[in-house]
Amino acid sequence: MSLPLVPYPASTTALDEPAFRLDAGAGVTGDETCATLLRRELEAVTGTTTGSDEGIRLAVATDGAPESYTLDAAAHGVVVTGADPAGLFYGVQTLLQLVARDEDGWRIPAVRIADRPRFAYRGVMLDVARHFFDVDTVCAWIDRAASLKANHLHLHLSDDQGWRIALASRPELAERASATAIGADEGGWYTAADYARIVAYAASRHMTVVPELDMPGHTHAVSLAYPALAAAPVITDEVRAAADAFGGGLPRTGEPYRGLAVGFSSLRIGDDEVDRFVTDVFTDLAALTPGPYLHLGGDEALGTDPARYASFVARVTEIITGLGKTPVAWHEAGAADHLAAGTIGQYWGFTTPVDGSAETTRRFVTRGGRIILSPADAVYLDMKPDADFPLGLTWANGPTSVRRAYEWEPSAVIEGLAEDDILGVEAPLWTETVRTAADIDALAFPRIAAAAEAAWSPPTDASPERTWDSFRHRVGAQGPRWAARGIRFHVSPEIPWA
Ligand code: TNX
Repeated sequence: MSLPLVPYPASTTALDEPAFRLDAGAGVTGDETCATLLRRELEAVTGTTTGSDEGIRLAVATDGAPESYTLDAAAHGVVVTGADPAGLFYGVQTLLQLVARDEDGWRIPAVRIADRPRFAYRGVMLDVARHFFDVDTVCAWIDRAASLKANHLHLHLSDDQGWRIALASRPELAERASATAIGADEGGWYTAADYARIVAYAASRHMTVVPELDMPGHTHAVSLAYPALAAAPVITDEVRAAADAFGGGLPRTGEPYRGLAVGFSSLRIGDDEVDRFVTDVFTDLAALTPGPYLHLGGDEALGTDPARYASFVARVTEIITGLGKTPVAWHEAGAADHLAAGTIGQYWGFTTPVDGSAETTRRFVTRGGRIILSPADAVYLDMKPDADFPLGLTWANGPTSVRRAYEWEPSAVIEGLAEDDILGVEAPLWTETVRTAADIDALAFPRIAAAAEAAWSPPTDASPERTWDSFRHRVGAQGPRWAARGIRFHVSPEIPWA
């Protein structure tokens, strides 16, 4: 069998030599940050403490592609060398997946690995607006994603159901627009200090936070703090149908919305007060965010006139660019004629695009931007894995099996994109049906591993390991390690679990 690694490395060579044995108190030396982390993880997995010899050596070199590493393991020792601190961190994640038990105890097989990511942007998203998650839960999500070599955490911080971050210029948002969530669940919000903790924890795992304030639609919560900024809800048949199917009633200006309909709310585009509001919230968000990206949403503005929508998203990208940040928007914003140059588009259509969404997405590239791929029928982690699963939605072509989450090729989604036009891949977890940390695990795992492989590993036709049959066995091998780390993954019948 292939090495039990996910995402699969760019290059692996099994060596015809005895394995490295961990039991004799092998020590970890070198780069102190990664060494501390590796010792802790090894002790958690093997249950034995590490020793003080030079068995495993960690180093950061000064050459090689960003985030790349090499790993050499043989009976006499293991050396992991990162081209930079992130590369070393990823080498350590790979090493942890290689640790296995045989009849003589814990060992690392003799291998030589040279690895580097395919895409610079490897993301996961957490929707903290439909349901709110505390800082510890977000940090646990960061650990999970980083162990699969993700390097961006997109936080969906506002939606119809709540505004989840305190901003100095607009304190009313946290005070009045954050108390509730979907159903009878409580809301919540992050203080600036909470957000700083998330940013710092993410950075310690080589992840950049990409905060999103969704607008002009998905803004009902704003009406709780600023009724004058919100247009009246547009109650369509779809909104009524969602209320009938899932409850929560119909949205009313100034009242919290607890349902899961979409597309009924809009800011009052063209109003100077709205322009001041948008400038204020992104100025505050930019000041709190060290990373290069601010996400402005722009999806499902179904209650908004198209011309006004176009002028609005163009204006917001100009505001964000003026703050020295790169705007990111859901792909619908590509329809606007005057987006700021370099705006990144996030595609959330299907793996086979319909309704002109590929064309709309290509427009970001025409204007000097790049594309993040989040095809909903493959990497939307909030879709049910099978029809009977208690959590999740099914709008993206029905349930998404692990196999379907795996069997797609990033370069084949939007025709006409060059490899370099694709910034990367992101797996979003929307939380309409997700209420607890255990729910997050159950929907995300194991399918998050498929998204991680699409983001990191070579293209599907470039390696014999990039096949469903190889992947399902390699994922199966992660089961015991995930369990040891407290990950409550879905024991999918598609996977031969170890
Ligand atoms: C579509 S994807 C949405 C979200 C929902 C999600 C549920 C996107 C940009 N918008 O508002 O939460 O479907 O799967």
